[in-house]
Amino acid sequence: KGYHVAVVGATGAVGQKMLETLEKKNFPIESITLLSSSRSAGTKINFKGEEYVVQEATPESFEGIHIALFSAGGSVSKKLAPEAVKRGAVVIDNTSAYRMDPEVPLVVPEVNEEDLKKHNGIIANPNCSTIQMVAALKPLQDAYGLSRIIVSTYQAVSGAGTVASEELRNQARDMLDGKEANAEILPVKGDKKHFPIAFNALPQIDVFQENGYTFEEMKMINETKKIMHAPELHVSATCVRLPIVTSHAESVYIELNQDGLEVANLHKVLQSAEGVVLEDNPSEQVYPTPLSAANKSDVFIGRVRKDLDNPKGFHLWVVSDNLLKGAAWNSVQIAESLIKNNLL
Ligand code: 11C
Repeated sequence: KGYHVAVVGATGAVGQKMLETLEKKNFPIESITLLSSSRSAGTKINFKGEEYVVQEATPESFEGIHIALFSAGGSVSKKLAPEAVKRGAVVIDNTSAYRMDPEVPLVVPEVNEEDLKKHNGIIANPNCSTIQMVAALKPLQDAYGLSRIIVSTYQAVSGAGTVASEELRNQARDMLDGKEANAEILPVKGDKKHFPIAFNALPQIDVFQENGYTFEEMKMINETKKIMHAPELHVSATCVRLPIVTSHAESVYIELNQDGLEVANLHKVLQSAEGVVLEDNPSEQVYPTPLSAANKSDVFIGRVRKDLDNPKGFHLWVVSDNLLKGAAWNSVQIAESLIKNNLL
């Protein structure tokens, strides 16, 4: 009547949202197994009114599991996802471990659901800031063709985990009390220096690459091309962390392949697109914000404007809950799609 589901990383920010989403969307579950690293094993978690003890994830944990949702960091996925597949599970991996592997589909169901048919046991869930952007742009790509994307992000601290959200709260409290802010996590836990995020903006998400871009920026660039099946698409990204707890926002400049389009044309396409909600009425100050998008599954779009110089250019403001559509909800949607299309 249902599926045996494992959540790896059940105590983390995304793991918690995965459990909430499975419950809220009434996912057909026969049994749930909550797994984590040895550090968090033993934690008690409530799911559908019952208390579960989180167990340390080992290869044997996946015996009899149909669907394994991984969100415990890339090294855990690298080690245990193949073990889960060996035991017959289909893995939906929310880390960057397999995203660019040509054998692994990287899927946002509204955009490239058909790629699921090619899976070999592992399906990768894209980076949160990528997911909301491609969900917003795919309907426009289909309608008018797309040649360029330049995106600047305004990202929430929860993307860096519950410890980063805690760091923001503590720093804000300290600074309002006139004390010095203590920075130990952001911009990147393992990097050399740390800077306060409270009352600040940090133009670094993840570590710097040799080309001067951060890994988060390169994820947006490379993942977008793969998901949209558009290796020739020009994509550039600047990723910035802001003192927001939930929802990433993005200012997106696009160049379409058609001249003469008006905002109304884009509105019409976006209004009928799956998974996106248009909130765009400047005369009434209607536009999405991180707070208005938080705890919702959709991707919200506002501020659609024509570029003033390039007749093929448009600007959009795209906001979505980074832990829901950006992570947990997209993963559960992939699982739903696998069931619907008999791909388990
Ligand atoms: C952030 N986008 O906001 C990151 C979090 O590759 O899944 C997600 C990292 C990933 O920090």
